Amino acid sequence: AFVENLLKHPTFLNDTYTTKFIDTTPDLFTFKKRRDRATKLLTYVADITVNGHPETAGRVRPPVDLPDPVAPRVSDSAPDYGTRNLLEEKGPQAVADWMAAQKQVLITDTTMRDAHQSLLATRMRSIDMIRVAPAYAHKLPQLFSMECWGGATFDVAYRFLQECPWQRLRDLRAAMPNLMTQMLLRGSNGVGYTNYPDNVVQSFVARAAETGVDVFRVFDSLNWVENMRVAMDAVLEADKICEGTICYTGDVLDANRAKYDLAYYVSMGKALRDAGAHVLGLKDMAGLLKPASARVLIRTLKEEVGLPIHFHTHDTSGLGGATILAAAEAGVDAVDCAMDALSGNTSQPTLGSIVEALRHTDRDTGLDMAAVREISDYWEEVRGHYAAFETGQQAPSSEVYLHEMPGGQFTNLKAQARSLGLEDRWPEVARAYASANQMFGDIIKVTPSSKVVGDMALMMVTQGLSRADVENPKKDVSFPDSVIDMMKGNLGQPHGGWPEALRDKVLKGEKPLTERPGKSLPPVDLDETRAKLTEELEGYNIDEEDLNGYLMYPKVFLDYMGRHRIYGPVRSLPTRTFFYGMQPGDEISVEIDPGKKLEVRLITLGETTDDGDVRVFFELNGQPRTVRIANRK
Ligand code: BTN
Ligand code: 3PY
Ligand code: ZN
Repeated sequence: AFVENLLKHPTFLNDTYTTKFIDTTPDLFTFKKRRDRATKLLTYVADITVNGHPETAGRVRPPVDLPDPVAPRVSDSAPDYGTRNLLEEKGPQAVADWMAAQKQVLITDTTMRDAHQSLLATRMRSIDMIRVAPAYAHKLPQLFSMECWGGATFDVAYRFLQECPWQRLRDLRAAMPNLMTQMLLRGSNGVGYTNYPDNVVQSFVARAAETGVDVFRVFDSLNWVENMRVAMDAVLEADKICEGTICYTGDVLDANRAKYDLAYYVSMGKALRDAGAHVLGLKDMAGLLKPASARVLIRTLKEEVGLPIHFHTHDTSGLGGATILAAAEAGVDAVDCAMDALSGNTSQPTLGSIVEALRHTDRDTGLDMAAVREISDYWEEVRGHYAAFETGQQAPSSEVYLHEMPGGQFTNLKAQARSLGLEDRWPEVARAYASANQMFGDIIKVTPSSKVVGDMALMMVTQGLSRADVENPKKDVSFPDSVIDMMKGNLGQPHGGWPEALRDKVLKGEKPLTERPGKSLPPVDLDETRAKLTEELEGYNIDEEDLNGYLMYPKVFLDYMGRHRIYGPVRSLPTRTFFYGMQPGDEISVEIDPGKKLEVRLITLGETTDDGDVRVFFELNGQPRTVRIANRK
């Protein structure tokens, strides 16, 4: 159904759906025997069937009778006018003006980005998103935007899902021509974990805008506006919506956390406005903003800064919905929610419940609840297929006010702690995280600064170090690399500067950078990089997307290309097949191009031969096909 819906889509007919690797360069890599895409896919399915997927080994499996998700059907007609149409017709400032002028609370759906980043280790595959995209376009045209790109999704796509993130964006853009797409951009850190040269950030933003991002939520992991300008300017240059974003921490009503008081946020809001932001993002990445504080903060920011406000939170504490309602009363313009089936806990508050709560009030969202339920039912089926990536978190937790971990980091750090054998000592990790933060001077904690605090906390717990030990000038401590890098100034400068004694101890006399890192990073020669990459990939024609993927993550990109050579367009496999392979008798239908379908049936597996291979017997479009796979089990 997904492809049928997509195929009927007007934008879709023009250009955008491509399986570009194979299509643009059939001899992607030189093979002795060139294998076709179908053979590559069968090789992948056979390999996973015989050896399992490394990422799902030993994890919970989805129930065998869980059906393949079926997206709501949509009509053939063009979807109703939405924010994207306004952006295309009148430009970003007109969208911001409209936002501020109209009454309803506007909603961004985060299901395709933050929700699965926060609940399912970012593992959601494009096919599960693209299938439902037309339903969003047709049934929820009043949405402000669809957050569907950036943050951790970029490298996870290449690294773990064996997919091109750009292709995901292009396909989603085509399937939702009336809705604005939105991405999360980590300022000078791009979609990575460290500052990049200015021209890399500029090139990345330009390409993302070209491929299909409409709203750029730009933040800095230390709230350093100076370090956001290059990215913000690039967004403005591309004529897209620049959402200059404040990351929220502490509690504006707590006199003991005066470092981050109302005046701090107002002054940052004004700096972002003066830097050209169309919209002010308020990013509560850990879910710390309480209802009473939201009332004060949002009213004050509205009055003092004057930009429309887009509020983002996480429901880790269980209070996210209450805070959104308080924000709505205080005049917030747009808020982020996740579709019910992927909401709550470390994800965003529940979209349907917020829509219901605001109904029959003067801030009614105008969204159709029947559509919300229908789409959420689809997501529930999708979520079932990712059982292997569920974190097992059962309940909301007020502990978040102690550790202040971002929703996207929480489950991640828990998994890291488990792998270090610290599972039972989680409360200690949480306390160490809080004290590492204090030791660093009470900093903003969001990717990548949150990762540095997490690294420090894990080290303190594994080595039994207290804050006093770490700070003791007489005690030798070997700090994690990420801590050294941060103290060197490579992520930028925090509000109030770094604590000098600790910094001196970490740097052992080395002089730190106090300017913006991008100022001293030499620009990358893009043409030369493209040429070298083309050579390395044996003539494969590198396009702008590939180049920008490589610039963010050179090794991840090259590994991805190497696997692509072997396995082909695995993005088109159903999620169950991708993670678990097939059982004898199973039959799947795989659309590798619009209109080009493979019907694959697994007949049986042979015995393992003396040389350690298993023969896997398929039927491909009715014809027998056999694949030999090394049994590595
Ligand atoms: C990764 O973890 O590197 C991405 C997952 C894909 C790895 C492929 S899946 C088929 C084959 N079997 C393995 O054990 N690895 C590769
Ligand atoms: C990211 O940068 O990926 C985040 O989600 C930060 O909250
Ligand atoms: Zn978030």
